[in-house]
Formats: sequence, C-alpha cells, structure tokens
Amino acid sequence: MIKRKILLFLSLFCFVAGFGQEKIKQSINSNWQFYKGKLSLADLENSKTVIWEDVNLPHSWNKLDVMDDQWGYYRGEGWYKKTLFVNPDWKNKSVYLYFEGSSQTTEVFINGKKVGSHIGGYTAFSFPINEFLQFENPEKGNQIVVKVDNSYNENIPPLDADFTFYGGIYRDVYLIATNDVHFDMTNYASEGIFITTPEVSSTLSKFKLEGNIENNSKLSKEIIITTKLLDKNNIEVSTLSFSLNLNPNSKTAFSQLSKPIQNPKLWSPDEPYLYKLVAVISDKKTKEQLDLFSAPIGFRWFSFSGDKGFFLNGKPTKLIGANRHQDYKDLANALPDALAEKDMQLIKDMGGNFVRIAHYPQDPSVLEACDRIGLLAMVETPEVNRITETKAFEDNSIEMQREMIRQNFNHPSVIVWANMNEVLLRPRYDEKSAERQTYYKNVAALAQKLENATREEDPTRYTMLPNHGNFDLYNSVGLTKIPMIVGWNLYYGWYDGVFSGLETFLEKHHKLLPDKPLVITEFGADADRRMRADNPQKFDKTMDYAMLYHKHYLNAIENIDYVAGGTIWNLVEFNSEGRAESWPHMNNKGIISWDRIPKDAYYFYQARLLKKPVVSIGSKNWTNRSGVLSLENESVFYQDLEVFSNEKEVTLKINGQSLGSQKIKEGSTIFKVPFKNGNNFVEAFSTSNESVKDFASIHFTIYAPNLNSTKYPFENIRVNLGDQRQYTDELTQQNWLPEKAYTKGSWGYVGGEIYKMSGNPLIPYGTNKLIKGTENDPIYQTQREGIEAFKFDVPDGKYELTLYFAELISGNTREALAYNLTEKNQKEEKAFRVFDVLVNEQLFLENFGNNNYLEPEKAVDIKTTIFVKDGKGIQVDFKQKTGKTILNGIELKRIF
Ligand code: GCB
Ligand code: CA
Repeated sequence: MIKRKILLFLSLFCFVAGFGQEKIKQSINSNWQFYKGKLSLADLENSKTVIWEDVNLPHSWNKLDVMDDQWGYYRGEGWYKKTLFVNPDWKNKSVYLYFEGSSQTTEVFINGKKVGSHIGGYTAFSFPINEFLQFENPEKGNQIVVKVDNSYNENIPPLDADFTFYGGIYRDVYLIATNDVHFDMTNYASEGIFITTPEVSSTLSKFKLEGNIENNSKLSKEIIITTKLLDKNNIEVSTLSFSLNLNPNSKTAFSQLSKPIQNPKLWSPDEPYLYKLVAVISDKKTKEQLDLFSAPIGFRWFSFSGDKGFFLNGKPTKLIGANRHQDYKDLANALPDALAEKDMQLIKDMGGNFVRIAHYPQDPSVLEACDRIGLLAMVETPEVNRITETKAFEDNSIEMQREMIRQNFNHPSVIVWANMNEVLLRPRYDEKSAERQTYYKNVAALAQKLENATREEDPTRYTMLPNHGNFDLYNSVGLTKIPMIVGWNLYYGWYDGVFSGLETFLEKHHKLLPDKPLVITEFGADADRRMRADNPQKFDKTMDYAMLYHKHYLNAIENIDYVAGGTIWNLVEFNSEGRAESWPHMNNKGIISWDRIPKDAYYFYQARLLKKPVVSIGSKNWTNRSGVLSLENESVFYQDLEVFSNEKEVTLKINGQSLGSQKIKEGSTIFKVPFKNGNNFVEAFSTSNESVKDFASIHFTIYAPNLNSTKYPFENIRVNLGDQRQYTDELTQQNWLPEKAYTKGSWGYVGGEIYKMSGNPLIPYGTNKLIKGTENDPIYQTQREGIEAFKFDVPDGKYELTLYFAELISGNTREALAYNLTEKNQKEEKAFRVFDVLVNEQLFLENFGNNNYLEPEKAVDIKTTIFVKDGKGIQVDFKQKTGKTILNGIELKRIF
C-alpha cells in the first residue's frame, strides 16, 4: 500500500515536473505614471510641462468625479507610461503584451513606435511586441506608453446606458513570453484552444480540443501534442497524443477528440466538479517541451424549453440569481480580482445558481470563480438602449461578440451568449417617421448578424436578447424571433403598473410565443438604505417597498414552470453618473450596497433559496433608530422587525426576554418588538435548533410626545418636512423623523402642504432633482410649501436651531429617466418667493428667497442659538410676501 502511494506520488511528480515549459506570464501592474488630458507623443519627453502621477493598475481616472455635484465625468484621453524591464533571455522568445481590459479605446507605443490599438472597454486584447523591444541594453529597459480614451464614440457600444463609462486601464496587464512554437497567441486574445464536449452523459463523455499552433521560427518543426485529463485528485483519467508537422512561420490547425470517458463526474452548481485538462506541445526529436495549455473541464449538458424552463444534466432546474455590475465604492471599475470573486461568492451564498454578467464581459476572474464555485452564467456585449446605423458600429459590435466568445469559451459555467440590452428603449427619429421604421429594420439586421456570428462561433450554447417590457414592439421588430431565448427586463410595480402586471406579461409571452424559452433577465426596485417607511409606497425608495417587490417576483419566478429563471437587478448598487434621485449618481437596486453590505432582500433570498438552515434578523445594519411614543407613560416603543429564515419557526428575544415563537411563511415572519430607550440586544433563533441564530445591537432613541418629558428628556430632534419616511444620515448616524402637525406640548408644523414635483406621477414625495452641497439629498428634496409656523414646546434653556432649505422649483428640468416608463419630459416655471422668518417673534431672516439665499437646487442651512424663557417654547414663523413659504427640514439641539 505504502509502495503504491510512493509510486503514485512519483509518477505524479514526474508528470508535473515534466510539464516544464509553460508560457511565462508576468503582470506589469506596478509603477506606472499617469496623466489625465490630451498629449502628443512629443509632449511625453517634455517632463517639465507634463506632470505625471504615480499609479498602479488596475486604475481608473473616474473614481471621484462620478460622485460629485457636477453633472458629467471626465471622458477624454488618459496617458500611461512605464519602463518595461524585459528578461534578456526573452530575446529568443515570442513576447506578447496582454491587456485584460482598458476603457474604451487604447493605443500602445513601445520605444516611440506604435504597437497597435484596440476598440472597446470590456474585452481583452494582446499584441506581439518582439520587433519593438530592445534587449541590447537591459538596464535601459523599454519605454511603454499607452493612450486610453473614454470619449463618446458613436461607433463603439455602449452609446447610452444606465451605468458609468469609466476610463482607464482598469484590469490587469501582462507580459507573456513563449517559445517559438506555442498554442495560438493571436486569436482575439483567446487561449487559442477551444474545448467542447461533443458527447456528454453520466455514463460516457468525450471532450474535444480545437485550435492552432503557431511556429514563429524559420525552421519547420515536428511536434507531439499530448493531452491529459486529470480528475480532482490529479489522477490521470484519459490521455491522447498525436504528432503534427509545422511549416516555418506558420499557423497550423489541429483538433483532438478524446476516447470515451466512462462514468464521468458531472459539473453542476450543487457539485461543481472540475477536471483539469493539460495539453503539452513537445518537440518530436528532442522531446523538449515547448508549451503547455491548461483549462478546467466540466461535463454537463443543458437545454431550455418554451414550456418547461431549464434542464441541467437532464434535471429540471430553476435558474435564480443576479446581475452583476463591475464597479465598487471609491474604486470605480478598477477592482482587485478578489473583490470580483467575492461578488460571485455572494450570489452563491445567497443560494443562487445563476449570474447574468451584464451589460458587458467582465474580468476573467469572474467566470473562473463561476466554474469553481458552481454558478451558471450568461455573458453579453453592450449594445445598450440604441445603436448607430453605421458599418463601423456593426463591425465593432461583431468584433466584440467574437472577442467575448473566444476569450471566455473554455468556461463550463457559461451557458448563454447574449447581446444588446433593451435596444429599442431609446430609438432614433420621430415615432411616426419613415426613418424610425428603417431604424427598426437596421436594429433587427444587426441583431441577426450578431446572432449569426454567435452561432457560428459557438454552436454549443444558447443565444439571448434581453428586452424591456414593451412586448409588442420587440415582437413586431422581430427581436423575439432572432435569439434562441428571450430575456425580459420587467419592472411592474416599480416603473410601471402594479406587481400583478408581471404575471399578465408572462402569460402574454407564453400565449403568443409558446415555443420561445424566457428568462426574467431583470427585476428590482431601488432601496436607499437610509430610508424606511411604516407604509411603504411604490417608488418611495425605501428598503421596505423593495422587500414587497422582491417577495412578489420570487414567487412568480419559482411558481411559473415556463419561466426558465430570473436574475435580480442588481446584485450590487452601481454608479450611474447621470441619475439624480434620492442618492444622486447611484442606482440603488442592488440587494447589496456599493460597498458590499447586504440589504434585507439578500437575507430574504437566502431564506428562500438556501438548503442549509439560516436565521437572519432584518435591517441589522440599521443600528440607530428612533420613534415617537403616542403616550408619555409608555415605557417601550413597538416597532416591526422581520426575521428571515428557512426553518419552520423562529423565537425572538429582546434584552434577554423572549417574545415567543412565530411560524415562518415564505421565508420570513414579522415580530412586534418592544424597544427600550438606549441599547437593545435582539436575538433570533430557530425554535427547533437554537444553534441556528442571529443577533443585532440596536440603539433606540425614544421621543416622548411632549418635549418637557422628564422620563425621555430630548437632546436633539430632527424633522424632515414634506416627508413621511424615516431617514438616517450615513455620516452622523442621526435619524430624521417624518413630519407631523403641531399639537400642544409637542412639536410640529402649522399650515402648508407636502410639496410634490409636478409631471412625475411616480414620485410620492418631493422632487428627484440632485441637490448641490449635501449628501443628505432626501432632506432637501422634500419640503412643506405654504408653511405658516413650526413650533417646539420645549422647557426653558438654551437651544441651537437649524433651518434647512432648498429651492426645488428651479425651472431646470432634466431629460426624463429613460427607464422610467411613466416619466415624461416637461417644462417647469421657475418659482419666485420672498418671505420673512421670525424666531420667537424676532425677525431672523428678512426677505428670504430667490433673490438672496435660495439658489436653485442648492442646500442652504442656517443655524442660530436661542435662549427660551418664561415657558414660551420656540415658535418659528414664516411670513409670506411673494410666492409660497417653504421649509425642508428643521433641527433642534438642547445646549443646556
Ligand atoms: C433596465 C436596464 C438597466 C437599468 C435598469 C434600471 O431595464 O437594463 O441597465 O439599470 O433598468 O434600474 O432602471
Ligand atoms: Ca425635507
């Protein structure tokens, strides 16, 4: 036995040791210099006028400007340079420069000569660079200069989209050196070898390799290609080899089909069993090993049906997961690989089995993670919202499609190649015009060409087009016919209609296109983690409304057989610079925040999808809360608390006291929890298994209804006028209470009404405009118009009072958000108002208004101190002169 082990070890060792010559791959991410702006090649030498900044890759120049108060972000040239030190031995090798991605056009120069260029921000590219390198003087190195440009270009997709087109070399860059004879390095930056499994079942499978071998030498070569399949434990399962003659300076095609592999272990999300394929080229005469290629192989087969959804390895499988955008708080799109991999793990840990890599191909580490941890994937190219009807746009689109497919071909996780997204959302030309009809034809023609290219590149996978919810339009233009699967991005109960519109839409698809498989490629609702509501309303951006949305959609996806699956829009919050709304520049539909903190919906999906038992307390990260008692003598404040679980029943304790057990229904239950003033400790556990548990620490500030309460003496009170939601300032963690009318002994407004912007029926409160000068936009975006007074019946003492204003009716209207199907462009009349503000009858702000303090869409805070005496409390009066009075927020702090 021992002997056998040693033998096995030895043979393994020899095999591994014998692998020898792999390509040498060396990252060159460190020590670059960067300049943002236009330069000529001549300027590069002139170190006096050009000031370079030290950077490392991955890098983007849009880390900060996408979040500031100015619309737009830098879209233009950025220059990178660095001295490359190349191993002198490489003189006799073939050397390549390999970019995983750079956005969006790239030109590369070495030692003053142009090496090549690339179009498109989301795919890899590489160049052979031997002829540009100098080896004579190794200490001098080689000067590499890279010009990157993320300007708008009408011939490069994406033209327009709900995400930010960051610029920079934002993925890894490598030098690669190979022997003269090697697997193809000049095929769309792919690995040059394409693996398929022409026969696959649980009893018998075969794999096939196809590709080219390059011989960059002046001599002809006789080689042997030996391919081995190793199992998880590196035990050889299959081996095949054959010889090939290579002409000098040539590319020679080859293909190898394996012998049958009996009873292969299958790959699936539940058991992502990967075999290792290793192919070695060796010189037939000298036996020298020249190159090595390795790839994972997963034996799996799959099919989509219009009726029954998706099948993996013959088993019906509901595809459930999320879309993933590639950016991250403060990093733009320049993330370390580990963060990209973590996103895939987050989908896995949610119980998902599926990811839509949208709207563009992403870092190679993403699909590597999918193979390894078991996630099925679809990937797409970014022809989003509209196209340009030019040959150049068409060529670039097709080129990207080919790059995407060839570069990602060898990932068992990939099952669908897609292209375009909601391509009829923002069509060109007038609706009724003849040009519009021609445009539609041109879109369909491009879709067909992309489809043909995809099927030609890879007949082993499905194709898909993701559309927005205008069924009749896509159907009449022909976009439901072209792809094998139709993806629908559906937002019923968000942008459009009510939740049940979802089922109505799906039924229509199924009735009219019974044979066409469908995936709900997007569904989601904004959830601004700073906002909560007792009575959530559509489009109020609260965490609470988003929960209702996700509950409805998951039920539909799980229960309707012909729905093959669904992907949440989005796994993560992402930057969309052109958006305003409650959190300007952000799309908050992520079930995980931009800095990767899960929201409630994430725990809900875990409870519904995971098999292992879980208990999670909802809104755990909402650690500072407050509430107003209805009667002063109450000693606790009752608030709903949702617990997510896949167990039968959970028990809840607060501050050591049990609140009893409740049954879980569809993934959750809601407890009425008595919070005391100060710190509270909440524990939840599965009633039948106490080790499955969660806890939360929540600080509660209880306000008595009367401000002179001795039981709950107040220190600080903040009221958001014109709003019924609760808001938490992320920086200070202070809560803002919803407004209420004044009652004696308490606080509140007198007179006026809640402002609501005109022409945007979706928005329940205030405006969606960006307010400059604050991170707390929701405080300023809501206001009370025509307010007469605000009163605080506080005891005598010294106080600090702050008034918050913003002019919301600015006369500036931005283009309606394209995704919001009910918002229309419209003009608004600029407001003009003048009013006096008095504090305890003393004139405080005279003729306050648009002539002085109130600039359009800018935050204005004014604070003052006041000594209250004779039990008079505080009264702020607003005396109208011209137009309506306003107040957006008010804060009162007790000093002593
Ligand atoms: C969509 C788009 C996606 C947007 C999303 C939204 O339909 O495909 O790019 O981000 O809606 O949140 O509006
Ligand atoms: Ca407000």
